[in-house]
Amino acid sequence: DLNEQTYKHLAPYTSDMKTTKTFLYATLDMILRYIAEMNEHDSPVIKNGLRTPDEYRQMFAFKIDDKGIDLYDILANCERVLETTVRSGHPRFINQLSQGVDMISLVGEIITSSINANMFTYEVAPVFNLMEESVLAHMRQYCGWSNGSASAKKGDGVLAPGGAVSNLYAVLAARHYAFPEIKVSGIRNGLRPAMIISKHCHYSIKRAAGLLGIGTDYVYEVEPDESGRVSAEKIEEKIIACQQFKLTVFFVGITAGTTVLGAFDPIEEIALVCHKYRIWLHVDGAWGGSALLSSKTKHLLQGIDKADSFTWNPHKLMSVHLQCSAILLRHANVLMRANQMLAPYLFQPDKHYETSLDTGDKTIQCGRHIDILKLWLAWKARGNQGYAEHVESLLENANFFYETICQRQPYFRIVMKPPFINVCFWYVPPSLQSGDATSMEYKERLDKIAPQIKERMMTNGTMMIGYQRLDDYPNFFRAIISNPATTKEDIIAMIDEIHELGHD
Ligand code: ABU
Repeated sequence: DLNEQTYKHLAPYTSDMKTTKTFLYATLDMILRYIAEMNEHDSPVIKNGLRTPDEYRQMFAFKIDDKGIDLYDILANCERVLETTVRSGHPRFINQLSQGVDMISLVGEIITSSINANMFTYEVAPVFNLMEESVLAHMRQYCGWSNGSASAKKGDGVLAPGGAVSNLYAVLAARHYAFPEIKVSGIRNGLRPAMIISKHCHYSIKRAAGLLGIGTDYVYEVEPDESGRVSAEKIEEKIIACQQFKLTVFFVGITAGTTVLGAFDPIEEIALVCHKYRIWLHVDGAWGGSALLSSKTKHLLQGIDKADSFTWNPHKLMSVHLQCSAILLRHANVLMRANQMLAPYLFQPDKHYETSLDTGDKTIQCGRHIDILKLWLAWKARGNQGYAEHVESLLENANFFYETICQRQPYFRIVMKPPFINVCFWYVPPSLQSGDATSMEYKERLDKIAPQIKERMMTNGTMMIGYQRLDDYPNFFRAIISNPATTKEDIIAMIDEIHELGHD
């Protein structure tokens, strides 16, 4: 039906909805086939494996031509995208912190896209701005910063496009809190701002120092202990050292669930130090913030009520679709004061409604995507109880992964007992079963194993898991299961697969 039909046969170019309906139903049908196939546990994560860039260039006519293509070809291109894509919703995709395809989130995204509105003002997105206000207050209640009522105006927050931007907001808010003059005058008159972070903090925090004129050289890193946690004592030592160099530390950044090891810094103790020196404490819980959802794991964030800002990404552990990241603040109005520009064409002060609901002026964006509907729907569907169970069942899978790896020694060796959902391990092939594991030569050989297995895995397309070096550790695998579709059978199949691919 769609041969020879073009975009001109669709709404809004025609009022006849026939072709529009055929086109959208065909798209939905294609998506349903994709979802069904992706959820077949033994199907590949990448059909026919990862291709070279040139192969993809040949498969797709990326170039835009003078003449447009018809609707049949549009759908054929969509089909090819779904055929070749890395299926990050597949139960054996454990490569990234964000995984899965959640049906409720998907509906939220479809509706959001169908409306195609902009979050920047209440007049354009009234319900979405109120929805965001309410859900962010609910999230702050988990931090002990709010009674959950949006109207109580305790604290603040905004949804951002990813954890890195949420962390940028935190540094910006802290900078403005300590040095409001920098917004207008820049760093002048002998100001010497500095930041202290854990060495295992997400790289985006250091980058924010570069972006905001602090300078990455003025971000001082504290070495974590063997479990990946920084101590309050070491933070305090660094503050004192900075003071001796006449630097003003305005920001301490720690993590709830580090990217690789999943370690939780001791918030309560570090908060006491920050209060003593009147320094803004930011907790990056992009990954581990969702531990607050369960009474069995919330102790990992003990002391979060004393932090000043908190990054929490529902698009990671809560399975909400990308992108959905919150920056939450214990303080009201700092974001607005730090970012407000009062663009006269958009944020008119004489509007007939409460203009604080024009959230655009407290952000670093102008146009802002609506990320709230999918989060609100996902949370409404599960309720707080459902999300507690979600976190607990992911943790159970992580424990199962860990226990299975422990039983597979000597071919699998654990990096450390997982503090959370991250399971970090080496695969040790037969050729490395003997030799001095502490020698440099052994470590160099072990360092090459994970990339080699990953290459074979990607070529086959059977599963996906990430690897990295960390400090002095040679390359090791990091298994993350944040997809509720992943079963214990998948875990065993993936461990078997790594063993199979790890042959010498
Ligand atoms: N910190 C962004 C996500 C990292 C990851 O998925 O591995």
